[in-house]
Amino acid sequence: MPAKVDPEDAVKRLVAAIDEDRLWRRHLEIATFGETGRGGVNRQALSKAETEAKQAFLRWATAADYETGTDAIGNIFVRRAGAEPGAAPVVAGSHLDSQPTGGNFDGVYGVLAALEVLDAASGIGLGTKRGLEAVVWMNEEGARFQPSTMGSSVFAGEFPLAAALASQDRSGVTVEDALRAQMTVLDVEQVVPFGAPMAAYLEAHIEQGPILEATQKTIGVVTGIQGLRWFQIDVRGEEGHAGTTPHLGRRDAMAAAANMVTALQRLMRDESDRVRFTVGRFEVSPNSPNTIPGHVLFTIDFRHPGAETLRRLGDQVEAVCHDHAGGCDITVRQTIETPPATFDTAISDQIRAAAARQGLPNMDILSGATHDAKYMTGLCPTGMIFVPCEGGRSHTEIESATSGDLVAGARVLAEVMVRLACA
Ligand code: HGY
Ligand code: MN
Ligand code: MN
Repeated sequence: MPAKVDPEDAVKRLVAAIDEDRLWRRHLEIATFGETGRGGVNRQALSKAETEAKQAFLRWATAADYETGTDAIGNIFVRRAGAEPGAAPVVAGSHLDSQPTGGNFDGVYGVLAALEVLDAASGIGLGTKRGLEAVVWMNEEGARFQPSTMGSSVFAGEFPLAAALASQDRSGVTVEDALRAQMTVLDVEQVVPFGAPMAAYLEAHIEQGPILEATQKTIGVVTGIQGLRWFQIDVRGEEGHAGTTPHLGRRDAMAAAANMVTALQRLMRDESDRVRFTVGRFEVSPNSPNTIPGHVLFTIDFRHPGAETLRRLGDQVEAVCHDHAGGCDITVRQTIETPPATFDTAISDQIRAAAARQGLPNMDILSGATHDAKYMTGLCPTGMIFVPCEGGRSHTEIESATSGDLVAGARVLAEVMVRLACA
């Protein structure tokens, strides 16, 4: 029977073994996959660049003799075995896919911080009762294939596998085809069942907002994630000649869509500035200066911390669109709806205590951004650790964070993971 590990000694040794330089160097390497030359990346889900990033991650994992595996939706798991094979592992991770004009820390940090904990434990030959596992969730961003947080929601049984596999990008490529292509390149076996047991799930992430930097805190103890509703609006009118078609009787999809967006912005106006309403995609066809647009597709990303407001305002979207149809045919499709999530207070307490023990200024914070952790709350005790990012900027190529903050978050992650893995 392996010698009982003294948790306090394990914490001290593991935190000291977290390697700031290795963590930073790996960020620089991942940043090369899909780099745009403007400081950021375009590394969308199941793209060649994202496959290359996952290959690098798997190279590091296999070099350390971790077990590797994937599930039917392409989430990737690497595990450093514990002394008790039957004990559920402590898992941490995030995603490697990016926005089309993404930064070098959103998602990447959570994956590399998790791998850093496993590698630091290996470096000191730390034995833990439970395995330590790092996960790369598939298609968190939802930029190429909707909805977002696809891999984690399917893994958690919150989104049907068939619907995920059928999701298409704008050129008609399905997740199923793109995933099959990625898996022929990645050397990883499909051995992980959906909902595989986890003793706990943790995710380290940049805040993607301005609060930690503005209040000079190094660690955000994330208490939960606000609710989110995504819609896709299809407006179908009638193409026609811009110069000869009288306005009377036009079925102008662009004019109708523009009126809808204006009316929706009026609906979502919020003096307290807590509503988050964004029309991020707006596609006009045939997109020619002298043809009346026959079709417009636009998306809505609506978020709020309150379930009642999310319901009340979100439920009005369809009616507002129809009220401004301008004779066009309208289809309103909700592509994702997730209520506000609250993280396990016992995990948040551990994060807060670890930050305090390590002398790191910290505060409780609600996440404005959504994360894969949202779907783990239904499976196991779950928590998140935020670190600041410059100016709170994210989903932009100028996203930036400091090596000092990244390693501070990784050390807090290490402390919480090893305490849970020894329990
Ligand atoms: O959209 C989000 O909140 C996440 O950053 N993908
Ligand atoms: Mn993210
Ligand atoms: Mn993101």
